[in-house]
Amino acid sequence: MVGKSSLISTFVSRVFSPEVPGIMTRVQLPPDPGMLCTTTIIDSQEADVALMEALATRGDHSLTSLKSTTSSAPSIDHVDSIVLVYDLPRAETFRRIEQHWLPLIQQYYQGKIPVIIAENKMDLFDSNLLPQKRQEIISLMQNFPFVRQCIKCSAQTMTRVDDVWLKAQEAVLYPLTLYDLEKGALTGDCQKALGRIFRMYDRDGDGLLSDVEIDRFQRETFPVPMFSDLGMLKKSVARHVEHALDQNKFTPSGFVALFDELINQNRLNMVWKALRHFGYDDNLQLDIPPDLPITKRLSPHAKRFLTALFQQFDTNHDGVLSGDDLWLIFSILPNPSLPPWHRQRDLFLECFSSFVMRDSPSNSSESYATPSVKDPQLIVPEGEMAQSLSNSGLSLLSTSGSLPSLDFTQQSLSYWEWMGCWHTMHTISPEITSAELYRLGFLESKRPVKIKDKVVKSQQLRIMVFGDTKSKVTILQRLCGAYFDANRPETSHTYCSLKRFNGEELMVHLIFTCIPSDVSVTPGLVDFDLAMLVFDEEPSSWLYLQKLPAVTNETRRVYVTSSEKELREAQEYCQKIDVEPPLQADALDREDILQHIARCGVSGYDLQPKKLRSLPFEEQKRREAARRRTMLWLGGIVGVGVVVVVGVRFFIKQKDRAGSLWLWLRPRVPIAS
Ligand SMILES: Nc1nc2c(ncn2[C@@H]2O[C@H](COP(=O)(O)OP(=O)(O)OP(=O)(O)O)[C@@H](O)[C@H]2O)c(=O)[nH]1
Ligand SMILES: [Mg+2]
Repeated sequence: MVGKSSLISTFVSRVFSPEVPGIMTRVQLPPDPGMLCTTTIIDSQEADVALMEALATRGDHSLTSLKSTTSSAPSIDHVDSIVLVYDLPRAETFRRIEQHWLPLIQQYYQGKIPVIIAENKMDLFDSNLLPQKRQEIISLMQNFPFVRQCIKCSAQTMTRVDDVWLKAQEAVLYPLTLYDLEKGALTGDCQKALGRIFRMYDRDGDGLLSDVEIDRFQRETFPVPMFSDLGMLKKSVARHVEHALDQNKFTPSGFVALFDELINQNRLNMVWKALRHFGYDDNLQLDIPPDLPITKRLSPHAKRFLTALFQQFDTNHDGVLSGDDLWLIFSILPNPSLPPWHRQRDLFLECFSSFVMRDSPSNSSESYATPSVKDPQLIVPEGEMAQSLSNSGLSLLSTSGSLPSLDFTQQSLSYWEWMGCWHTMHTISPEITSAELYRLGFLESKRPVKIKDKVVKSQQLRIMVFGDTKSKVTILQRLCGAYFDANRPETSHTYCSLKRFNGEELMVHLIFTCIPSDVSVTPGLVDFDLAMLVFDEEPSSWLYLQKLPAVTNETRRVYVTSSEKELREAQEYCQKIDVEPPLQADALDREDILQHIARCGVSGYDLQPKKLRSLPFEEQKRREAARRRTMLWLGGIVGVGVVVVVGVRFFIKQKDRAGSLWLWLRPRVPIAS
């Protein structure tokens, strides 16, 4: 008799009625277009008995003794939020909530259902007792974090009755996964999500959001701009948050502070609006759209995005991403926040080949741990959040706002290695690469890419390595510095630099996929530019190469042998099909081998020294085509000459008939009569 039915009745009928039914019938509220949901309020009596029964049948025997046989149990499943009502003037009703109801709800729903406490009959409550009540409420909310709000109300005077039901609705629509009540800070997942949104709008990739970029974010996210006076906002954020601004632009911490401000104003709904707009669900999990654009090779936009990331996160500008730098880049991913090529992520299990990383001297590529630095992007303003949360009416349990300090070591990556990792991933799976780029905040665009001057041109070369010889793996290990497994297809990468005809440099990413000898690659199964065909002194290893279904006359190839003993058959064959003779890997430097392979595969650029023959009969075909072209030209010239002579002759004839003055042409162009 605390006023449950009265609160519902007053809310619906807008008047307090002293006589209400024991249980109100289900009330379905009209759909609210703003909320995008339909709400049903279910009144109850003895719902605790139903909960105890359900717990007992679930096998929780500690409560079996309390089991009741009531048959009028309300529906306790399919509940999204719970409003618990107590009678403010009657202390025993508060104790019952604290000692009976909340433990029961916690046990049954495991803290997953939000609870609003309606402190009813405020009209009868002695206001002198309010401070004491506040203390009781704070300790109750500390013990039961799933209690979202306690609202003093009165059904009789219609005080804050609407608030009770509105907050019950909001508790469902705007879950508190945003905020860690115990830490008094935005949750890690929320910070990661905001970090990603930040990168999506950092169009110039300078690691800061300018006014134009913030404006664009606002326009695309909210129906009306949330932050109208950016100047004022900057001042306020800079006052409260360290490093919020840089060059008068928002840093990632400053951007997070904007959302803190929204929470401060109790506008959780706007924060959720932004997060949902960018594909986050109630648990802040990012939904990857199934129709992300997939390009055949890394697109120029993707390359530009990755270059900007590199420049932004190479914190000491030494041209190398350290382990900590890498951690920062991937810190916005859900756990484990590791690079996609890290084994722990197991991303390529379903793919034709898997990623094999270069081995670092300390073999630390596997030792990704957690970072030794605090992420400047993710640092939550200490105390700031605490303040805002308490202002927002949410309960506050702790004020520690920083992330834990942790150790992190990993091999470092130069720019070309960093890009090589992405090219390799894209070779293995364009779909996974596209999803991973999306997770990092990249969106494919149709706008043309503006390439800055002095950018070193690069090209990727996908190379399938075939061979029925153990030396295949040894050569690859020498080239890529990675241990390949001879029993399953694996992909790794390296790079080398070539000179272009115009003197400029061309960087070539060589992506090697090692194909075990018992794996058959049918034509078209994998997309590659060059076949590297490895053999040794065993004639069987040469024979094996002759029977590969994926290698046809249209396949560019480079023959590599590990043997010093030349196989005459191989030499003759290469001569016959007009490709470079086999490369003797053991006799050459690593760099020379890479240059040779690159010069066999590069297309679209003139090189100095020039490209090598890798496509059977290409040179021959080219010569024939040139000859055909010359013939065609000659034929054309002769044809045009004949037409001109006939035309002139005809013209003169016509003029003659007309008594033309053009007779001087006659002796030069003899005309048969
Ligand atoms: N003064 C005052 N009386 C109230 C208020 N709300 C409800 N009441 C009275 O409290 C009594 C119980 O109200 P109900 O709405 O029937 O309570 P209930 O929790 O539904 O009770 P049960 O269904 O029997 O569990 C009624 O006499 C109401 O008139 C209020 O805000 N102020
Ligand atoms: Mg009732």
